[in-house]
Amino acid sequence: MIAAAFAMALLHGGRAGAQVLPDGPLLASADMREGQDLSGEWTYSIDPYRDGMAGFHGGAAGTGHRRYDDTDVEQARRADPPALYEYDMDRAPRATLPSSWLTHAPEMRHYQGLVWYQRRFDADPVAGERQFLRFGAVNYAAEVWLNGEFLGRHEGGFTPFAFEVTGKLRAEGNRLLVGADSIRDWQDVPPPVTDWETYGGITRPVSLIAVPETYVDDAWLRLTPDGRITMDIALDGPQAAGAPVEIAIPGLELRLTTNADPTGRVTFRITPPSGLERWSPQNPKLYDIEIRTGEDVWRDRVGFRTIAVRGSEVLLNGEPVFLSGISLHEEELGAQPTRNMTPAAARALLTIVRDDLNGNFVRLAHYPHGDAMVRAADELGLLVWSEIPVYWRIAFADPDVLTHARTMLSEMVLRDRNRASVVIWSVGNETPVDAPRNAFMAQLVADARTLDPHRLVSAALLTERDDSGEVPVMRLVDPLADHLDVLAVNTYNGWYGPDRPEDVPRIAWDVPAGRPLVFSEMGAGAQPGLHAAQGEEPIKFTEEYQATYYRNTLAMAEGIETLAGLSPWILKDFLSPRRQLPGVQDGWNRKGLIGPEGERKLAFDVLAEWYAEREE
Ligand code: GCB
Repeated sequence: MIAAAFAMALLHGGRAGAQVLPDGPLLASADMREGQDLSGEWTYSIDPYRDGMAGFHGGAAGTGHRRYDDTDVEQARRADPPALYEYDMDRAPRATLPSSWLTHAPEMRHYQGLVWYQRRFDADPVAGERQFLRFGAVNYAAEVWLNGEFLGRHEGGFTPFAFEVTGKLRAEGNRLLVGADSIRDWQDVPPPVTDWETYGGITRPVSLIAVPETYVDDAWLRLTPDGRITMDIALDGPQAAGAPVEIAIPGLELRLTTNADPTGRVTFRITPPSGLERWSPQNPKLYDIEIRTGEDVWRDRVGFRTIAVRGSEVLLNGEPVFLSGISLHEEELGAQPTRNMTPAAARALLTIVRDDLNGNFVRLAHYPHGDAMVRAADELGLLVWSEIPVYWRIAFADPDVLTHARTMLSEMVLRDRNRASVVIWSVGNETPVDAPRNAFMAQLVADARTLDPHRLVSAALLTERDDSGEVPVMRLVDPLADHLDVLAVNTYNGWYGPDRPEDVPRIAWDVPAGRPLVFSEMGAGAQPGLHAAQGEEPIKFTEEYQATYYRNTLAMAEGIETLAGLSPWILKDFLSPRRQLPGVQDGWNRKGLIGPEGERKLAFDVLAEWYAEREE
C-alpha cells in the first residue's frame, strides 16, 4: 500500500464560485448509500383544484381537505362525529412507485395537475445519527410534509433533492406526504409545450438515508488534464473542521490520509500509479472508492479518463473519437411505459445501442436522466451527453427563470460529475436566437465551466437555411456557438421542410471551421411494420421512407469535414401527446429506430452498418 498525506487548502473544486447551488444537503452518490428504500406501495389522491394545499372549508379548523395533516381520518371522524373530511390518505387508492400516475389507473391516463402521495413507514432513528429523505426526482414540482410538518418545495422534474429530517422521525407510522404537481407555465423549465409525455409523479426512487453527525456530503474524483487524479471532498457536520479523512482506492493500492481544512474541505491531487487503466468504451474500467471520516463511509465506483477538443476532433484520453450515437428519452421499453427507469431497463436500452447499433455515445435528451441510466452508461462504456430542459421557448428575459435553470444545471452537474461516461454538458435545445436568450444561455455555459472545468459544453442549436445559391445551404449563425466546445445542430431536411430525401446529400453546410460539429438530431418517422406498397414511392411513416432518409442524411453528413459525431433522433418511439395521426402515431412520436417494444425498423440497420464502417 502506498500511503500519502496531502492537505491542500485549495478551493473546493466546484461548490465555490458564482453559480447557483441547490439548497440543502447534496448527498453526492446517494444511490450508493445503504438507505431505507421507500419505493413500493404508496396511496394517492387527485386534487385538480388544489384545495388540499389550502385547506378549504371542512371541519372546525378548516382542515376538511387539507391532505398533509398528520391525521388518521377514520379515527378523527369517530372521535368528532360532526367533523367533515373529504379525503383519507390512509384509505386512498394504491400505486407502486416509482412510476407516473398516468399508469395508476385508466382514468389517470391524461391527468395533469396536483396529485397527493402518501407513504407510511417505520423508522428506527439512532441517537447521534442524521437522517435525510432523498428524492431521485418528482415531476414537476413537489411539496413535502413529514408527520404534518412542511419540509420544503422543489421545482424541476429531473433532478434530485433531499431534506434533513433528523429529530422529526418517530419509530412507527411516519406519514410522508408529497404533493406532486405536473402543471408548468412559461416561467418553468421546460415550458408547457414540449414534444414528449409529461410523466407527472414520483418517477425515481425515494429513500431515507442515515449518516453519522459528520459525514461526507460531496466528493468529486476525476482525472484532470495534467494527468493527475484530483479529489475534492466536502464534509458536513459539527466535527467537519479538521476532521481526519481517509481515501482508499484498493484497485490502485492507494490509501491516503489527511485532515479537512477549517471549513471541512479536502483537496488532493496525486499522480496515479502507472497501472491506472483509463475508462473508455473499449474498457469501461471503474474503481471502487471509499472515503471515511469518523464512522461515515462514502462509496462510489469511478472511472478515470480525459476528454478534450483539438481543432475539429473530440479527444478521449488524448485520442480522437467519433461519437457514434443516438438520442434517448427516459422512457423504458414496453407498450405502456410509465417512467420507471430501473437499472435493468436502462441496461436493456443501452445494450441495444452498444451491441446492436455499434454505438459508443448517447444523447440523454432533453433533461437529466436518472442515476440508473448514467450508472449503466459508466458500466457499459457509453459516452454521454447530459442536458437540462431549456427547450424551445422559455421566458428567457425573466431573471427568476434564469435562476431556476442555473439551479437545475448545478443539480445535474453535482449529481453526475463522478461519472466518467458523461463527457458533454448541454445547456439546452433549439432555443431561438435573440438578446435575452443569448445572455441566458451564455450564463449557463459559464456556470457549467465553473462547476466542472474539464468537461465539454454544448447545446443543440438551430440553423438558418439559404436557398439563394445553386444548392441549399444550412448555416449556423448563432452567437452562442462562440461559447461552446462542441457545436451541435439538429437537422431534419427531408422530413420537415421542402426537401425530398434524394435532394438531401447535395445540401451544403456553412459551419465554423476547425471546430467539432455534432448532428445532435436527425430523424424521420416510421410506424413499425408499415411498409411501402410494392412498386410505389415510399410515403412518410413507412419504414422504407425512414431508411431512405437515413441513407441520404448520412451521405450529406459525410460531406462535412468537421463532423465529430451524430446522435440521431431517436432510439425508440416515445409517447408524445402532440403526435395524433390515427393508425400511425396514436400518441407516439414515431422517429424511433425501434418501436415501443423493441421492434427494429429498416433504418436501424442503415445506421448500425454506417457506424460499423466507421469502426474499421
Ligand atoms: C426536435 C426536438 C425533439 C423533437 C423532434 C421531432 O427538433 O428537439 O424534441 O421530438 O425534433 O420529432 O420533431
